[in-house]
Amino acid sequence: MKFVAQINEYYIPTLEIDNGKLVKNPEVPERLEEVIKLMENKYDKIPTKKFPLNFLYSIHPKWYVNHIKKLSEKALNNELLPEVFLKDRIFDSGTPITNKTFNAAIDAYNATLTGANELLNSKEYVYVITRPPGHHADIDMAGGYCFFNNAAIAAIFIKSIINERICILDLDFHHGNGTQSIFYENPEIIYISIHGTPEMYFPWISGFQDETGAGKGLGTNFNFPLKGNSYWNDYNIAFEKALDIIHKFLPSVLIVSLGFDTHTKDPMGYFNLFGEDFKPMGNEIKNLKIPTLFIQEGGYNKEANYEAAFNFFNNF
Ligand code: OKP
Ligand code: ZN
Repeated sequence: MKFVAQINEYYIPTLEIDNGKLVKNPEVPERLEEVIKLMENKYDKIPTKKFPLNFLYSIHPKWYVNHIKKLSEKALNNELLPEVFLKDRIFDSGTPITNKTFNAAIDAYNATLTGANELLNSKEYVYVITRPPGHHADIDMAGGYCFFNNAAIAAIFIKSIINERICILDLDFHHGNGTQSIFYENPEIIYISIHGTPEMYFPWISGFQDETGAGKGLGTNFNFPLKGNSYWNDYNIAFEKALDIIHKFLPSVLIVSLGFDTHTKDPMGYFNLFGEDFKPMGNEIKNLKIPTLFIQEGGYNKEANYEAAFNFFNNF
């Protein structure tokens, strides 16, 4: 296994609005520092390379990319906090824009493609530790701390080269509404997610079990919403079903949207998974013997993230 580490220390959002109150924004570089140290002690780090923007434009329209750039420029001296639903093409009030947002999202794009490219060369396992995360970003809409959809961009990049089936397994506590939406009608890129039920948790708007895809992609989108406070025994039932689906579709590449906010100590997620529970999760993914690209999504408690990563990658 190899890894890419690109957490963009220069990008530090400070605020978000949660339930009408201004609170501290948890999507900060510090959250991933221990995970990087762990990886540095075990595996080879690949430096981030630069890629042309055409793969970014294959998911996000140019006007949207320029819009995020413009918003970043506008935030020169003060963080922009969207206070109105959908204003400025941001769907929530938890996604501020700083003057560094655009650069950080582009650096995450380059890190993601560095990892995807390495995966195509090694056909093994690659872990991209980056931020801002991506799975809430739709083609032309930001939200949930996400601006460009890293996992979707990786999928399209890999597909453009190997033209074979790809599965995306989203293990973040929150449903990846952006990734689901991008591939909803695509039968070749299968989306599977296990998450806190949208009846109770962000992003509220999607992640229900009856969302199964549309058009040619009907039957290629799978949601496993779980109740808050679920333990490993509940989680594992959904996880086994997800693995069965992956077996059935036999993808050439697996992309894992890896969020550690399912850990019981996470402040933004509401499951009761403990460090040890991440061990079978990682092991079973390894047992699939499919080249896998892991892309960082959430995980907001430094120690919980370390524990989850330590156990998850124990056998890699
Ligand atoms: C991003 B990722 C909003 C408060 C809740 C949203 C959580 C985003 C999670 N006002 N913030 O999936 O870990
Ligand atoms: Zn999350």
